[in-house]
Amino acid sequence: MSPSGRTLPRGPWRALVRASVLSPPLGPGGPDAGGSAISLLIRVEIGQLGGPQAERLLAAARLAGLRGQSSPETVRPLASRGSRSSLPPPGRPRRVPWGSRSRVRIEGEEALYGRLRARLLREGPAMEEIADEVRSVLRATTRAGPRSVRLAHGRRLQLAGKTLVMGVVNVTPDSFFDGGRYASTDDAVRHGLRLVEEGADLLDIGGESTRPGSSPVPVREELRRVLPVLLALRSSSSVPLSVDTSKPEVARQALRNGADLVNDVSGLGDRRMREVVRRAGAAAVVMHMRGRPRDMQTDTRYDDLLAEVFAELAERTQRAEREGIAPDQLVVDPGVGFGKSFEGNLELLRRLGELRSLGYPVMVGASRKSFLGALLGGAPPEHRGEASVTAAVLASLRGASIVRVHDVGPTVEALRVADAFRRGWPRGASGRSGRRSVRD
Ligand code: HH2
Repeated sequence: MSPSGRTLPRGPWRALVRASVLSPPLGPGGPDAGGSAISLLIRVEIGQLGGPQAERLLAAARLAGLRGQSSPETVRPLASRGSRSSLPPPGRPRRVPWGSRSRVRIEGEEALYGRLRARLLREGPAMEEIADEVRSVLRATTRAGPRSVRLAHGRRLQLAGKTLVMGVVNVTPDSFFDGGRYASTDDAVRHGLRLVEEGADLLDIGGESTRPGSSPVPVREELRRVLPVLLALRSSSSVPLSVDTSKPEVARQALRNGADLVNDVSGLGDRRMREVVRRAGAAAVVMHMRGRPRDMQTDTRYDDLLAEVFAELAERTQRAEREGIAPDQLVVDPGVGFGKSFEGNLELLRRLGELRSLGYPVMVGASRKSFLGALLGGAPPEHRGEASVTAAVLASLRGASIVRVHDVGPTVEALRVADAFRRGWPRGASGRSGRRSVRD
């Protein structure tokens, strides 16, 4: 069961429910974290419903005062399942044929969802299940969300209050942006300490590039790169340290030598990795990637990107929980740039809030990535600094709790503005009254 109390859908159809808050902007602590009285406009998407259920749900939603519609593009008549169905001919009434599947989209003020629930509960077990699913997803999406993450060594990472910044320390010769700059232990440690001074809330130490087309490095080589840096940073700073690896043995040794969490771009796909995380009581970032770095950009087409990323992360996290990893040890990440197209990366950022429905803190790493270069007319990684800061701010406003970045100083400053914009000026940030003259 996930932190939001969700279980896998039980019905003959799957009600995969995602919710997003359309306004006001989300924050890491959820839309109500600032304590002000706000009304939320929420969109709920329910996927893969059979025609009759979709019709009943839509009717109930409209009676409750919500706006509702079903998506004809997802309708696949049973006879042609497996192939893409075409849109209904223009002018035809948009009725969902029996036996087909449909996605229902509902939109409206938060309070109206209570009315919808009451109506659905009167409709029998199938609708009851949807009502429960909608309620738990709304809770996960609109409430303050998890307030902390459990780290190894009995520590916790506090999430409430601000967007956290994870500074990248790449001890590699070939990373796509900073490869070779911090390949020696001394340079990497100096860089890590500088990021802490600039305000990093945690550091992510990696010994293997995962850029598109890259090949894995042997375990011994990855350990040779990562461990000395980890040990030196551990002895000189108390900042939480993450190891960016997909290899269980590297994770195990890193956790034994002071790492607090594992950032696994392969999404805890390896059973041994889940075992290492469970035994250490460490946190794990579960990232979505299609394929492996070597081939992940060869096919970046999805039927429905958000739905696939969502379903995959739901399955990975639920499997981790079944094997004994606690919900508060998990963080999810949609994997910007990992098997995604230019448009796909933008869509992931734009619809990030929907991942909050999973009930875990959301992390995003858009820093210096190629879709930003494409937006700037082909700018190389070294000229994507401002765009990266902007992406971090947007991710924060869409509900990211943690942003993984190369440029810690400017991102920390920008996020102070974003966090304040969303939540009001934090008390004590500018003297006792919390107010200051606009000219000082
Ligand atoms: N991106 C990179 C590496 N690790 N981990 C998570 N959770 N999310 C990300 O988006 C992510 C990540 C790629 O960035 P970088 O480490 O700078 O590049 P390289 O893999 O070439 O070392």
